[in-house]
Amino acid sequence: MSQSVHVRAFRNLLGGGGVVDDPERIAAYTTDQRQLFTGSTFAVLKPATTKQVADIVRLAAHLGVGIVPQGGNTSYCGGATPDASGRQIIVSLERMDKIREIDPVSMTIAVDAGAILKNVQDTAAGVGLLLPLSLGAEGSCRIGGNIGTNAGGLSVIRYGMTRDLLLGIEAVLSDGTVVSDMRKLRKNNTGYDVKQCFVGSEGTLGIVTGAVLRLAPLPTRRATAWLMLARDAALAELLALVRRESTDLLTTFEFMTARSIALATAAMTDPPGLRAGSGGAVLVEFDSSSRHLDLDELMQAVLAEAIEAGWIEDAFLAQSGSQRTAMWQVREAIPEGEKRRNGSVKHDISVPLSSIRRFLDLADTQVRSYDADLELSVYGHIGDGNLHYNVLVPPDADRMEFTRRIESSLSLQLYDTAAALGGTFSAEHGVGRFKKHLLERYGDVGRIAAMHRIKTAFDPADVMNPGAIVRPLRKEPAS
Ligand code: FAD
Ligand code: 2HG
Ligand code: ZN
Repeated sequence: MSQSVHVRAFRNLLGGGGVVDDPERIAAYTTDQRQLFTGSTFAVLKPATTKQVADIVRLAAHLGVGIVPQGGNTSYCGGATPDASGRQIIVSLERMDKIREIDPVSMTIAVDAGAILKNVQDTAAGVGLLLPLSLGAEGSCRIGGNIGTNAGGLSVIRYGMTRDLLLGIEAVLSDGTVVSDMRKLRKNNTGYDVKQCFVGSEGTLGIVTGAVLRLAPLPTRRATAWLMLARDAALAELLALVRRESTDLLTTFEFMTARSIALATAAMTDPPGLRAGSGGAVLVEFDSSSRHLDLDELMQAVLAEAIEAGWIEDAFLAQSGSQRTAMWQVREAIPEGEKRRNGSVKHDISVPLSSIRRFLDLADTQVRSYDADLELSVYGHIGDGNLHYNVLVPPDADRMEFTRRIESSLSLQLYDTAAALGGTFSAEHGVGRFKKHLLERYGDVGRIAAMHRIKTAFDPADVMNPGAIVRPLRKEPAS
């Protein structure tokens, strides 16, 4: 059957507004956000209801067409991008962007999977609650994509990753069956936790159409500090001190090197005068919904101890909302700063907290002996053991050629180091299409076998995001 016949069949299901087949409009959906790979498709489908999603899935399975679910297309591993075959359609959830219900007493919010993260945060804030998932892409990423990648971000240390916030799910399986489990329960031990299968599955097991998320009290007080680290500061010990003394109030512990800060400030129109110490900088935030705690006093006491221990050279406590915003803007502008300079080869590694310093030292030696002229941008969610250990593409280099060269050599050395320390090659950005070879190289054999079996059970015909993460097992021919 020709692709125009396919398009007509999908149009019959969704109506005109639900199918985009104009190549110019399609182009916005077929390249990943870092512009590392452009795939091909004959149509982008935009369902408006869960029933339409189920109809699409049934028809696609019948036609033998693969489905690539897409949210905000902000992810880093090419999972939302179709392959080059032209035989995969994109299903964009962007028209399914409603808030279904907010329940302030149960502290839950039910949303369509296409709801933009920032809109969900704002709706929760409107009733004095917090959706505790926060990342630089929050203005464009969507809840289905956050679930698909198990997004982390800037407050994981306190609230966990997307997985920890998910209470209920609605999803369409590869044969069109709808899993409808939009309950708000914190406790529900009734067999397998099916909703968790979709978390981090990057569209390979089904299409998430709705979710119930856990909310928290909205912080009314915050203490935010910028710490200038001493050279070779004992990062794990500093974190342990901050954690212990702030009890459960620590929300953020973000590390940045001087190079990353310089890239960020170069991308800002009105950069604040924040600098790194000789060992980099850390952004620390405590927050609380209580009106009875003096967080500034607590922060000052913690900082005094850290200075006393020799771990920080100096620290600034934000004295106003605008000073706090400035600190956050620097942190959040780093990816944009890297992009403007010609991009970076990204290594989203994590290691146990006790090995962070060791990783930094070993990786530094590896980079220097590979090419002493390479420049790095190293920063990240160090409170979660997660570093973005990025190698900057030289301004005059061919970005793709440089990326390929580093990824086939130095990157593997860095990942080997992370693996030897008990760490991982992808802490929060997923596997998608770009990191499958790394899953094969570093994944536990038994775990990969279990993943194949899960994929086979959910999607035996390989309809859902074929080519991302793992393929289903092939049926043995009957003897
Ligand atoms: P997409 O890119 O559209 O899709 C991601 C994956 O999920 C794909 O495999 C896709 O097929 C699948 N998918 C999408 N929707 C569905 C659905 N409805 N059902 C099933 N599968 C689906 N990530 C972090 O974890 N932490 C960060 O701090 C962070 N910061 C970022 C900062 C910037 C500036 C940028 C550009 C990105 C950042 N990211 C971060 C990465 C990215 O924003 C997250 O991975 C995000 O969760 C992706 O959401 P999305 O809607 O854009 O998903
Ligand atoms: C962040 O923490 C994101 O800002 C982006 O995860 C990381 O671009 C990166 O390397
Ligand atoms: Zn990150």
